[in-house]
Amino acid sequence: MKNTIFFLAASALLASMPLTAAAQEGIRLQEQQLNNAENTPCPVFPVPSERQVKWNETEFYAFYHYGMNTYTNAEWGDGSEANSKFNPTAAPNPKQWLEAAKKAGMKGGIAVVKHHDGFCLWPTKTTDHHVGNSGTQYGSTTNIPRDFAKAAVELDMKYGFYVSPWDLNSPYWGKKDEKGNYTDEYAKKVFFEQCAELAEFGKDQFEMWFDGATGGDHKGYYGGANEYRTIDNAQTYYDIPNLRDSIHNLCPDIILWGVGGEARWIGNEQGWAGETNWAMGSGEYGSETGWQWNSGESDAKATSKGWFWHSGETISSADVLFKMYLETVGRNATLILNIPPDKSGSLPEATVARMEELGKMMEQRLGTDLAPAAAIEVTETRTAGQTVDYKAGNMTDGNKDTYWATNDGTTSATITFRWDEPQTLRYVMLMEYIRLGQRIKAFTVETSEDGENFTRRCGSIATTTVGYKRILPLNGSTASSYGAGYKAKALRITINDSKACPLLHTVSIF
Ligand code: FUL
Repeated sequence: MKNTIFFLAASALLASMPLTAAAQEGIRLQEQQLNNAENTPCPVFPVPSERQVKWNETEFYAFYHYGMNTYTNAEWGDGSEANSKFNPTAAPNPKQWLEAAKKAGMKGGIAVVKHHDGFCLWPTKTTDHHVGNSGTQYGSTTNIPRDFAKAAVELDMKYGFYVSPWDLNSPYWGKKDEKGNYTDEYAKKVFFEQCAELAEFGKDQFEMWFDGATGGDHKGYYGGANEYRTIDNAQTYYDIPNLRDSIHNLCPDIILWGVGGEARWIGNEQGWAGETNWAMGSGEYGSETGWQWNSGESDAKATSKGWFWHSGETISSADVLFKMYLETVGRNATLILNIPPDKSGSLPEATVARMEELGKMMEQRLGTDLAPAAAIEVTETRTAGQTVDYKAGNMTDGNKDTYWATNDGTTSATITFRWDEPQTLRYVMLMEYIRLGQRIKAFTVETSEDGENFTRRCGSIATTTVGYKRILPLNGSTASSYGAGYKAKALRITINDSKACPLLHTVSIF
């Protein structure tokens, strides 16, 4: 009894006393162990949603600008185009579009089904301005979203649609009431309904593309009004939060791009992202301290003239397109590469041939991973949990859900890959386990011919962030990355700085 009273008194006294930092740390570690049997690293916020992770995994996909502009030789129509101008010379063939993309190594595609001129490539209930009313031989039975979704499923590719929020044909777009306030007719009667109709073409869509163009100095038809209209705030005008929730309910994996707020424009249309590129913030480089996950997508043209097909255009060489790939997908962005169908509703032969050539180049350069055959040494491996471990081999096991990690508090480490026989090396690819945030801030890559003396590689490329994926040409040149390569018995990656313990799920070496 005496003892118990003494114990209670002592405990009360202890509880009221301030704890030393070391004691506090001890309690924290104990709690961590009690509640964290797998020793899972703490996330570094912000982290992506599951659908954002899936979206990132699509990596490289095609963009198909096809529609009224294909027949009027325009890039932007004004909405006054007669339906009958949509006059394909053959039945449009989205399967052929996607087959070509697949040959290039792309994992999916996005079809423009309504551009700013408002002409819909499916028989929508929201307006009369659509294919079904074209009255042309192949136009009136065209239904791009239906055929595109069907082909994508058959080819096991991801798919989605570009539906322009700005609509130069609609009488409701940018319309104001007597008091000068914007009416909600367009958002409710037209745009929301169009998105909902498109969602019905397939629940497994991965992205809906909402362009940011919002009128201004481009005169529009607007149902005969023929005037300049604009809106002041796309988020409120299109009621984006509500739209996002509604479309997520219909298509659980879909990302609403751009105005939709779930993935960002990379900030240029030339096909490059910053060497340092955070998945937060905006533009080419993002922001290390951004509060929201908002990964970058780079939209770029493979052809010389415009987004839509124009007579006499040429297509970039496979080398130029491969450089674009390295500077986007290889820099923690996705690449949506535009290849426009022509007036026949199919891709020109030259495009198909170039996509095949690009695919072969990708396979030759990045198709054979030498990392799984190497012995790996790491300076530290995080203590395993009850059923999960964080060993170095997780980086080369082909499983994106297992990763190597260091212990809490360790923000630098080296990873060395060694081969018995010298290999010829040209590229290294790193992938962070982004479900727990983008963490790495600085690293270096070296190779060694004899396995002992190392030389720094990657030229003057900024080896800073990694993120979802980083691909580095060891010779430091994205333009001519496929040189003689470096003979090496070892390759060493040193992580110099990380927001918290680094987590890598894959390292590949080519
Ligand atoms: C832009 C649009 O205005 C272009 O016409 C094109 O669709 C491009 C991909 O996005 O903002």
